[in-house]
Amino acid sequence: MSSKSYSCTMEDRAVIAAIFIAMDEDGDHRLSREELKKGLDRFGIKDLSDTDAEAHPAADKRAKLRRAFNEMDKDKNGSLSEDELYEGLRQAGINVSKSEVSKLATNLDKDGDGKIDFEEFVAMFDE
Ligand SMILES: [Ca+2]
Ligand SMILES: [Ca+2]
Repeated sequence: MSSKSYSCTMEDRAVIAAIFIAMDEDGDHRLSREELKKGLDRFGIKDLSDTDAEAHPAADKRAKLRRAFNEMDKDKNGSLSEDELYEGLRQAGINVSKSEVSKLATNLDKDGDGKIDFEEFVAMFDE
């Protein structure tokens, strides 16, 4: 159980950019608060920064991300394969291609084991 915290590298930025592109509905390359909310809602992550998050924002966010992560982890092995990530995003209504997911997965996969574990998944939503 490591609780590594990742500093924001160029790669993180690329990942965030990929998510933004997926959520950027009007294609103006800016992610409005509404678009972000809608995007996260599709993952079942609601009101990330709203009232109920005020008391324990970090813990609350992690709990929500944990639920989204478990939802996507179809074989329940505790990590997301590229396919699971792809299916999860598609099911969330985010229209990504296999090659985009592949790029995203590579960026997210900090330890290079080919799978996205929970910490790596959480890092995607950290700014
Ligand atoms: Ca899995
Ligand atoms: Ca990994």
